[in-house]
Amino acid sequence: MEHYYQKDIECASRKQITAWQDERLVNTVKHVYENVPYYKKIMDEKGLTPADIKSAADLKKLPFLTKDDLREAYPYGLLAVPLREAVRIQSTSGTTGKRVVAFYTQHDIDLWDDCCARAIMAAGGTKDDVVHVSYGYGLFTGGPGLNGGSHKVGSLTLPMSSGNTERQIQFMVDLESTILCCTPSYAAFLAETIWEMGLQDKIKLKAGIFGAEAWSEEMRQDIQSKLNIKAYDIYGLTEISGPGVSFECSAQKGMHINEDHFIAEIIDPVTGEVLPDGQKGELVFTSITKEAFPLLRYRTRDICILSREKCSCGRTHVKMTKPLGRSDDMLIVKGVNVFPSQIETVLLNKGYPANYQIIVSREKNSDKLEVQVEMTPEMFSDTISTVYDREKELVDAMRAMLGIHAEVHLVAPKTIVRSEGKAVRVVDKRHLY
Ligand code: DLL
Repeated sequence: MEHYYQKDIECASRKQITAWQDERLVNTVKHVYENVPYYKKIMDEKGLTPADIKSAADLKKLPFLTKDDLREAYPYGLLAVPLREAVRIQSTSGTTGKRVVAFYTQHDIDLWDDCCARAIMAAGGTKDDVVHVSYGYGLFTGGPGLNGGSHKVGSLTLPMSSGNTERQIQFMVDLESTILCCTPSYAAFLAETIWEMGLQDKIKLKAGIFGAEAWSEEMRQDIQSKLNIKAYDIYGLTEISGPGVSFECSAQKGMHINEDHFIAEIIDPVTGEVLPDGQKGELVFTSITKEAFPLLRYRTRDICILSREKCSCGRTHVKMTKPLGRSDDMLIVKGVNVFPSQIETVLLNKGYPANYQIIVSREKNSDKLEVQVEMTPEMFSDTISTVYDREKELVDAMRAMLGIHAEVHLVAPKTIVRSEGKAVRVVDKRHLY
């Protein structure tokens, strides 16, 4: 087979998609009720049995699941198969202590690879392509996901992982990479470096598949013109498998959600009410084909709009907009999930008052995280060299907590402007949404 394109699935009729969703949801609910005490408990509490869920229309009877529930269940609380059936874990970035861990059987990995293969195909990928994967490998889902998808397509796969930019470019030139997969900020950095090295004419790229963080239309135009490629968005989250939950097609206008694997809902983030297509709200996913880690009504906290308008590519699966914001305060900095509460924990543990401000900016297409922290009057009366040591101590503690570097600046007491309402903890100068 020359191409990997599941046309009968990706272009199925609405009736067919609904039939799949109904049947698979019923099976998934039965599976988790019987195998995960947590689900049995929350359904019993609502007086529900699997027999009450007869189709996707009954989904709204089920309670939502949140990231906190997943943390609470760490590590094995939501595993729905015997340990011997699970073959892999992946984990979300940037949290310490109770992390979110997702499990996969071989079947789950196979379906995840399918989803990523669809994304690569939608970007024009075939067996003849050289797919350069510069997402991180390891616990992060980016590298393993696109790697698996590329194998499915049958493309030659370069498992580059992130970093070592000159080596990346060297391989790109020598191996004649045609499709680049990485975060949009790394793509922009690679493009800039390629121009600085004067190698732009030696690059054979034709497409890029960029996701895991917010990026603007201007950034797309910039990357497309610098690399002379078409740049496609890809979306996903660890909890629901990883990249490939949805992806852009040739229309480059919204991302098709793989509806044969995931049921998408949009809810009002405050009331939890399900909103009709076309309205902006929080995206909620139910996975309906997973064995090891199926989630029912998982709140992503990503704010989006769903659209079922006919797409020029012929795919019939519902489209979502790029995330237009978050319904919680999570920041994504250099591809790593950062919660202000983690920074606050570090400060309080080290004896600082909770007067701080987090400033995120983008310099040369790379995110910069800065934390301004007020000292107590006692700390302030110490000498300058102590300030340096204190800053260094906080930088180390933040790296241990977040997994990335944060610049720390200690400031005099009462310097940070007090707010009369909610404290302005985060100033995001990137204007991504
Ligand atoms: O970022 C999975 C992924 C890897 C997606 C590679 C695409 C490419 P997490 O680290 O769990 O998983 O972070 C998930 O990242 O809830 C969104 O807020 C954000 N996100 C993911 N894709 C996009 C995108 C991966 N295309 C969280 N645009 C999600 C904007 C995105 N935000």
